[in-house]
Amino acid sequence: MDSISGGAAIISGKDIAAGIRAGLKGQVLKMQEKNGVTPGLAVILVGDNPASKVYVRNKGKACEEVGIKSFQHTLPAETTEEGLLKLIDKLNRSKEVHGILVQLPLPFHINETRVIEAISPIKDVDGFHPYNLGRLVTGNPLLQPCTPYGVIKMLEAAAIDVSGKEAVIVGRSNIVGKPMALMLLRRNATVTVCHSRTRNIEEKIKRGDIVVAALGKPEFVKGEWIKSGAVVIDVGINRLPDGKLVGDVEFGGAAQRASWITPVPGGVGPMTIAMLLHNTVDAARMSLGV
Ligand code: NAP
Ligand code: LUD
Repeated sequence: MDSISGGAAIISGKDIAAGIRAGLKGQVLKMQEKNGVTPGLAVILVGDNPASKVYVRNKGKACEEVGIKSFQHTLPAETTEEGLLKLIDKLNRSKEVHGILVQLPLPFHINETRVIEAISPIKDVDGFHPYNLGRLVTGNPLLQPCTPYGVIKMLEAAAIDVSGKEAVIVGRSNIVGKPMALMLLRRNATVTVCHSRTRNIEEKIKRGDIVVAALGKPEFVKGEWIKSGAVVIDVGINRLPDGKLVGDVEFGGAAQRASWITPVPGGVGPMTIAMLLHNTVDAARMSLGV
C-alpha cells in the first residue's frame, strides 16, 4: 500500500482489491451456509472490443475466486437492441442471477440508455440505472457505480480524510466523473468538475488537494500542475501504440509532488472489479431481504 515513489506513497489498488475479495469470499460462504444461496452475476458482452474482452474475462476470473457464480453471455456485434433487451428481461426474472452487467461501450446501433434502463434497479450492479444514480444524488445510495466507489475505498484504505478538501475531478461521464463528484460531495469535499470546455484547466487542477483524472487522454495532467502534498487518483487507462498502459496523469512528475498517488496498472482498475463483486454480494443479500 505505501511504497514510496519519488515523494508520494503509492495506493495499491491491486493489494486493496485482493483484501476486499478475501473478505467477500467469507461472506459468500456464510450466505451459502445460512441461506443456501450463491450470489450470481450475469455479464453481457456485445461485439469484440479487445479491451472489453480483457475486462470481462478478468471479471469472470474474479467471480470464480470469490465463489460468485458467473454467467457470461457473449453476443455478436450484429445483435439487435430488441435481442439484447429480451436477454435482459430473462435475466431480470432469473432466480440464480442477482447482478446484471452489460459491458460498455455497446455497438453504435444499440441505444445505451434504453439498455441500462431495462436492467432491474436491484440487479444493477454497475449502479448506472437512473434509479441508483438518483439514490446517490439524494444521499441514500443503493448500488453505487463501481469505479468511483472503488476510489472512495482507496481513499479510506489510505486513511485520507476528504472533508473540507478541494477535490478537482477531470471528466464528467455518467459512469465515473459525475458519480465521483457526488460521492466526494457527500463526504464534504468542495468539488470542482472539469470537462472539455473548462477554461484554464491547469489553474483548476493546481488548486486540488485531491485530483481525480478520468478523461481518457494519456498523461494529460502534468506533474507541475499537482499541488505539493496533493492526493492523485488516476482513473485513466490508455494503451499506447507500443502496447504500454498509461493513465491520464504524468506519473513520474506527479509522484514528485503528491503525498499519495495511484499507479496504472494496478490502481483503480482492480478496484472497479472488486466493487462489482461487492455490489453483487449486496444485491444477493437484498434479494434475500437480509
Ligand atoms: P468518457 O465517457 O469518454 O468521458 C471523458 C470525459 O472527459 C468527458 O466528460 C470529457 O468532457 C472529458 N474530457 C475529454 N477530453 C478532455 C480534455 N482535454 N480536457 C478536459 N476534459 C476532457 O470517459 P470515461 O468512461 O469517464 O473514462 C475516462 C477514462 O477512464 C478512460 O481512460 C477510461 O478508459 C478510464 N476508465 C477506467 C476505469 C477503471 O476501472 N480504471 C473505469 C472506467 C473508465 P466532455 O463531457 O465535455 O466531452
Ligand atoms: N462497462 C466498465 N466499460 C469500461 N485494469 C470497466 C475496467 C477493469 N458496464 C460497464 O470495467 O465497470 C464497467 N461497467 N468498465 N473498466 C472500464 C470500464 C464498462 C477497466 C480496467 C480494468 C475494468 C482493469 O482491471 C487493469 C489495471 O488497471 O491494473 C489493467 C488491465 C489491462 O488492460 O491490462
